[in-house]
Amino acid sequence: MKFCIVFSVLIVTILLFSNIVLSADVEIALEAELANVLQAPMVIADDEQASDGKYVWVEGEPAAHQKDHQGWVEFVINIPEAGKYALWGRVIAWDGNSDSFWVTWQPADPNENAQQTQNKQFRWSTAHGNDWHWDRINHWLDAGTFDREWEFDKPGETVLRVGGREDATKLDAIFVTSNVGAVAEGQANVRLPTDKDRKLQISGLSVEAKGKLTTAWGSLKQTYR
Ligand SMILES: [Ca+2]
Ligand SMILES: [Ca+2]
Repeated sequence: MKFCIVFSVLIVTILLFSNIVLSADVEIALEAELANVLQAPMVIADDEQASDGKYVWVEGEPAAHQKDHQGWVEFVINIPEAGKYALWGRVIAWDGNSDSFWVTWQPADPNENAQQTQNKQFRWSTAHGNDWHWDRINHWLDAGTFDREWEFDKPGETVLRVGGREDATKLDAIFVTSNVGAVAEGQANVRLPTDKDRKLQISGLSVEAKGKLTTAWGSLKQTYR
C-alpha cells in the first residue's frame, strides 16, 4: 500500500513536471547591435540608457527624412520548435516622423525587400517615446495597426530583418516569444538580454527556452558572419 502511494506521487510529480516543461514559452532575447548583418546607413551608436550601452539606427534628426528606406539589421534566429511567434522591440521614437521600420521574418514571410516594395504588411509603426520602451511588432495597414505573429512549420534557422523606414528611429533589443496572446510587455515576460543571452547570440550555437529546455544547434552559415 505504501509503495502504491509513493509510486502514485512519483507519477503525478513526473506528469506535472513534464507539463510545465512542455508548456513553457520559448523566449529569446537579442541585442540589436549584435545583429549578424549590419547594412549601412544603419549604424551602431552609444547610449548608456540602452541595453549593453549600444543600439542601432539610421542616424538623423527627427523629421529629417534624408535617409528613409535604407539600411537594415539581420538576425539569424534558431527557433527550437515549430509554432507561432511574436516579436517585441525596444525602441525610441521621437515623433510621428521617426517612428517606423520595415520587418520581415523568413521563412514565415517571403524573401521580399520591403524597402523596395513598400508592402504595408511589413510596416512596423513603433510606439512613441523619448525613453527606451518595448513595443510589440505590428503591421500598420490602411485599416489600422495590428500585432503581428509568425508561424514556422519546423524548428531551425530563421532570418529576421529590421530595415530602416523613417530615419532616426532607434532599436536597442529584440525579444522573441512563443506567447503570441500577450499584448502587454509584463504578460509576455519581456526582458532585456543578459550576459548569457549575449554569449548565446554571439556563438549562435544554442537557444535556451524557459523551463530548462536547452537545445544545441548547428553553427551559423558563414555568410552571416
Ligand atoms: Ca511615421
Ligand atoms: Ca542594445
